[in-house]
Amino acid sequence: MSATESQEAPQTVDGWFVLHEQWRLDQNLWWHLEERDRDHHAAVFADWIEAAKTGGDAGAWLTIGQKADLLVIIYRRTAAELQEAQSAFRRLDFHGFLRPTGSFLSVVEASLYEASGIAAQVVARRGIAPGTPEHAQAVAAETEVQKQALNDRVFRPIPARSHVCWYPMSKRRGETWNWYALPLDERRSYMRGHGRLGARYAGQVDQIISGAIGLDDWEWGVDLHADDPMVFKKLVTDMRFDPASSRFAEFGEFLIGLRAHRERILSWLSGR
Ligand code: 76R
Repeated sequence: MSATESQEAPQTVDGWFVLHEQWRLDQNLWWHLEERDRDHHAAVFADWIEAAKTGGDAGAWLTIGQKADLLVIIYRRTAAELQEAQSAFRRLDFHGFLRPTGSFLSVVEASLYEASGIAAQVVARRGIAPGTPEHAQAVAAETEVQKQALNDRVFRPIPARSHVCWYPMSKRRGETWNWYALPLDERRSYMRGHGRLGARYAGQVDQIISGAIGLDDWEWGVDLHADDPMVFKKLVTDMRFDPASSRFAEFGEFLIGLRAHRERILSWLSGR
C-alpha cells in the first residue's frame, strides 16, 4: 500500500440533489383559522407536493414525536432546481403556519468501492489473461457497465414504502479509529462486511445513502424506507455491532415518518 493510495477518496456515482426539511405546525395559528381557509391551504399544499414530483421527486411524511410534525423530501437534478422547489414551497400560504426544525442538503451516492473488483471478476470469468492490454480494456469497459447500473440506481424515485427512518451520520476521526486515515483497501473491506450485513434485509428495506461532505454539517444522510418500522430497529441494531459502524459511525438525530399522500395530508390538516 503506497502513501498516495492510502489517501485515495472512494469514487462515487452521484445522483439526485436532495433536500430534507422538517417542520412543526403552529397549532395555535392553524386551529384558529376558519375551517374553509384551513381546507383551502391544505388542498393547495397537497397539490403542491403532487406537482413537486415533476422534475425529480418529492414526498411528505407525518412524523412522530416532538422533533417535527412534517418531513418533506425533494429530489432534483441540480442544486439550482432544488432551490427553486424550495422557493415555490415558501410561497404557499400553508408554509406560513410551519416552524422550521431542521434541514439537510446532500447528493444521492453509490460508492465505487466494489465496482472495479466486480468488473475484474466478470472479465476473469471470460478467461481473458490478466496483465494483457485486452484485459485492461475489458476491465475498463466492464467498469463502465457497472457505473451505468449504479447511475440508474442513484436516480431512482423515492421508494414507495409506508415508513421512513431518516438520520444524518459521519465517520469517526478519532485518535484510535480514524476512517479517513485508513488505506482504501481497509475501507473497502469494512464496506464489504457492511454491505453483506445490509443484504440480509433485501426486500424489506430500501436504503438511500446521500453524501453531504462539503454540503452540510454531517457527512451522510441515511434514509431507510420500509413498510414495517420494526425493520429500522432491527437493521440499525445489527449495524451497530458491525465494525464499520461500531468503530467508525457517529449519528445525529433520528426521525421517523409515515408517508402522507393527499388523503393523509388532508385528514391531518382538517382534523377530520
Ligand atoms: O452499494 C450497495 O448497496 C452495496 C454496499 C453498500 C455500500 C457501499 C451498502 C449496503 N452501504 C454502502 C455504503 Mn450502507 N447503510 C448505512 C447505514 O446505522 C448505521 O450504522 C449506518 C447507517 C445503514 C443502516 C445502511 C444500510 N452505507 C454506505 C455508506 C457510505 C460509506 C462510504 O462511502 O465510505 C454509509 C454512510 C452507509 C450507511 N447499506 C447497505 C445498508 C443496507 C441495508 C445495505 C444493503 C443494501 C442491499 O444489498 O440492498
